[in-house]
Amino acid sequence: MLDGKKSLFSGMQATGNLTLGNYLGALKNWVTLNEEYECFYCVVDEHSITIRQDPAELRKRARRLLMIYIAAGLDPEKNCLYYQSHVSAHAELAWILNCYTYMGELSRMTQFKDKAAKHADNVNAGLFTYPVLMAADILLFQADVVPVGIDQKQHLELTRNLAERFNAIYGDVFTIPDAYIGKVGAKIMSLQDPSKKMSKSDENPNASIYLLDDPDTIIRKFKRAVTDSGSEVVYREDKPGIRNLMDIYAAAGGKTIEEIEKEFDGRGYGEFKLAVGEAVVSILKPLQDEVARLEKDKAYVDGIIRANAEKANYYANKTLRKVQKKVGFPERIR
Ligand code: ATP
Ligand code: LTN
Repeated sequence: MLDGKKSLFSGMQATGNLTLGNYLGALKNWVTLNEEYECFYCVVDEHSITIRQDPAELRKRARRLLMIYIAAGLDPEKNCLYYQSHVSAHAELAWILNCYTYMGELSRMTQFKDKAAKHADNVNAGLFTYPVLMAADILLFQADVVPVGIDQKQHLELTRNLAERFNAIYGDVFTIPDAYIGKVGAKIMSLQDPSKKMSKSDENPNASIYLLDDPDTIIRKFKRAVTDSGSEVVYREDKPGIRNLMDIYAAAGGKTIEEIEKEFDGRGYGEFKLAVGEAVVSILKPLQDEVARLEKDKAYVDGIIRANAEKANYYANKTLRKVQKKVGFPERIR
């Protein structure tokens, strides 16, 4: 809760190019939430450097991500869109929470295990404590809900545990957040291997649809998507490839699985893949046009960045000061 209104926080990393998985699993579901919640959407650039980044590229991607937030329909007057690195309270609260987090808890995090295996030459302490920074993000804004894809559920549980642990010692400091996982599109799988999630860090560009892919590329990638034996468009356990395409079609076009099965009864994979491609093009095209427009309007975007960082700092510092007092740091003398 913030100033009597329910609060919501989510974030995305500015690494790689955003995929359709990020859009359908997260971004798309965020747009209407500001009616009910005070919303904060962060570009988590501090999380990004747990994997080595090219500085110029990181800066460019972070700005593009912020523009994608706006282009996807998040009104920057009603949603606080900002960079994590512009609000130093994130790192400060993360430090404090680090001192309330156990090594054992962090070693159980599956994202850490996956990323450590993938970047064996750079298993840095930041990668290990990544979930603590994420907990700080959420708890700073007293978030009631955190909309994420299902892969982030474990991090959310850790966040709740840390908040409860802290509150048990110091009283009611943090709101205990709930994960909010969308029903459709919560886990979009790779187009080349439907047993893996679609990921922006996948080396095979055909495995993912990137939000800024042009229409021909999108259609081509869907045509090449790995499907299963047989030819019927049905949602079955032994058809993970088709199931994934049906999930995408359902999320992109607002149809139910039953409606899709009926629509493609007797029509085969080829026609279905083309329809999925077209549905995705038609949702991404307006977003791409808007990003192109924002790229040209530097002053407008800069204004948003400035105003929203100020707002985020205000709320974040409020929580941070409370926490600092609770743990026994000396008061600031004005
Ligand atoms: P990477 O795969 O490089 O670790 P990512 O694609 O998972 O990155 P994040 O920035 O970690 O991207 O995630 C942003 C948001 O998108 C999170 O809420 C996450 O749960 C969601 N998300 C990511 N991939 C998918 C997917 N395949 N399906 C649904 N949601 C997803
Ligand atoms: N860890 C998340 C990104 C992230 C996040 C957050 C999501 C960082 N901080 C706070 C929700 C709330 C990820 O890898 N997708």
